[in-house]
Amino acid sequence: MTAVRLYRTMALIREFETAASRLMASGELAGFLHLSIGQEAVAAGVCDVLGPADYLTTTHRGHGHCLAKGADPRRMLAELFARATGYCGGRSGSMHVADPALGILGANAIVGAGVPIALGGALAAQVLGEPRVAVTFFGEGAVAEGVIHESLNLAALSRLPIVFVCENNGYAEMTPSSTHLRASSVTEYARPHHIPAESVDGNDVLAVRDAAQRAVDRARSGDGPTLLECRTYRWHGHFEGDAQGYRTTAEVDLWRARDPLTVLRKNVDGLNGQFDDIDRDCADEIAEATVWARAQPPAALESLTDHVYRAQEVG
Ligand SMILES: Cc1ncc(C[n+]2csc(CCOP(=O)(O)OP(=O)(O)O)c2C)c(N)n1
Ligand SMILES: [Mg+2]
Repeated sequence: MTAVRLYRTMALIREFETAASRLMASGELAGFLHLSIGQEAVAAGVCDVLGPADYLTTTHRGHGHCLAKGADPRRMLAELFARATGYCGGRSGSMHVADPALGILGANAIVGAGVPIALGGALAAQVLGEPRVAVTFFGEGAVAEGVIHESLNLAALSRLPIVFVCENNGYAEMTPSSTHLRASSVTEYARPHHIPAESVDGNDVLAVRDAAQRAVDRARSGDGPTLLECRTYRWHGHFEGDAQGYRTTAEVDLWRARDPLTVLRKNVDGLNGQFDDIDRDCADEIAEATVWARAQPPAALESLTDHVYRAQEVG
């Protein structure tokens, strides 16, 4: 059942990131950690209408998108722990998880940089006549990057099978969107490219799913790209450890009251018992995954230069 499946995906992301937050606070994880707690409905709603062969790219805040596309929480956690059995052999950490077998062409720490990679996936699918769709997630902080507009232009010109999903959470690091974008909605940037666009409540997973379904159907049937803006909010700081002096707790509380998991509970009848069971199952799954990941071997030092391209030595 759709609502149950969507709730499970959101609950799994919530548990995964809550665990990651604790592990970071206790000093077990290295590097930076950007959490999407509060934004789970976007990942769950969009990925629910994708198939395993479809492509996805994401950002520095991409755990939820990877999990919703089918990534194994155990290998995701192993990657965060820098273990050899992580998705990238412990080399990527949180921000560069990739798995071509799942169509995940990569998370990306460079703002906007995942977008042209998905565009390439969509172009390849079109040229090869494959029925794949590419979805690229980016934040509203990426909208002023030139590459976004070049990608929109190319996608429109070639009617590429791609969905541009902007997760508008109101902030780029510490900067509110009203101070770096004139448009009141990111959908306005689709208009000059003649790309259909929709703005949806990004905390309502059913609304996100419906809009994503329309966009993916359009892409799959050869009608080209769509831009989807999902308005949402991150509960945690930009990164774990962010002092958050740029916003008030009252503002955060307003959005916490619009928790996407609670919104779904309110929008469907008679499923609270099942949802409670899912909460427990996901907590157990992530607790088990954490124990497994922690016990995995670290990447071997001798493997440090594996996968590094070097010019061949000339004799
Ligand atoms: C090209 C580039 N410029 C700047 C940065 C530093 N940076 C990292 S995240 C971020 C803000 C991104 O905001 P947004 O796209 O809205 O995503 P969110 O963090 O809100 O999910 C910035 C400016 C970067 N990583 N790459
Ligand atoms: Mg943002």
